[in-house]
Amino acid sequence: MNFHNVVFETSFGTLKQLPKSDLPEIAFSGRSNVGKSSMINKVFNRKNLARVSSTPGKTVTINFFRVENIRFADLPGYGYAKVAKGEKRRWAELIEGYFHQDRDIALVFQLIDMRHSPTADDQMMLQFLIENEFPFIIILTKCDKLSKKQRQERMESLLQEVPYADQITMIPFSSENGEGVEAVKQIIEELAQE
Ligand SMILES: Nc1nc2c(ncn2[C@@H]2O[C@H](COP(=O)(O)OP(=O)(O)OP(=O)(O)O)[C@@H](O)[C@H]2O)c(=O)[nH]1
Ligand SMILES: [Mg+2]
Repeated sequence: MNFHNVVFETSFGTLKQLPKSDLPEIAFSGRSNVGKSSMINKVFNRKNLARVSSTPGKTVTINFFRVENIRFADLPGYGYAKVAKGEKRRWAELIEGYFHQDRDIALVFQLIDMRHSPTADDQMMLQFLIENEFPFIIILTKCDKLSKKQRQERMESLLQEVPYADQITMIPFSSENGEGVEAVKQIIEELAQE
């Protein structure tokens, strides 16, 4: 797969607008500010493919990208406290609708900030993915911000914090220094060949 051939397709803010699923999809899911858009930019080696912001809640639409025969979905982040109730409801409808539509979801990259324990919202999302049997991999973001020791400690804690941790692939990732990028690209390549 040539990652340079990525094209931005469209943005959708409501469920009704979502295009039909006619290609296998890989979704990027995680709380607001965890680094979804940064990860997409890093994986595709583009500065502004997905909009990155230090202000949480930047991505409020589902944004679709495509490379050859695979579609990528940058999902809006959850768990941002300062968002109005109506907006939260809209988020929940959009995400649940996305996952419950008859889509060909090949993989979900579930992003979790490596510095902290999964939040209550993260746990809910993990539960949702497990219960609905979506294939997913956990991406531990911002790993560049941890010392070697902190990192080891977090890894050990995650084994307790994440349900079925021993059966789930977890990849430390940094959009800052590129750690984990090759592993992620390899996973995507493998899916593209199926
Ligand atoms: N040090 C470090 N900072 C990161 C990393 N990834 C993202 N950030 C920073 O975290 C902030 C949020 O990044 P985004 O990529 O916009 O996060 P998002 O998950 O797309 O956020 P929403 O669109 O609000 O859901 C930005 O200030 C990024 O520069 C990383 O791997 N390391
Ligand atoms: Mg974003």
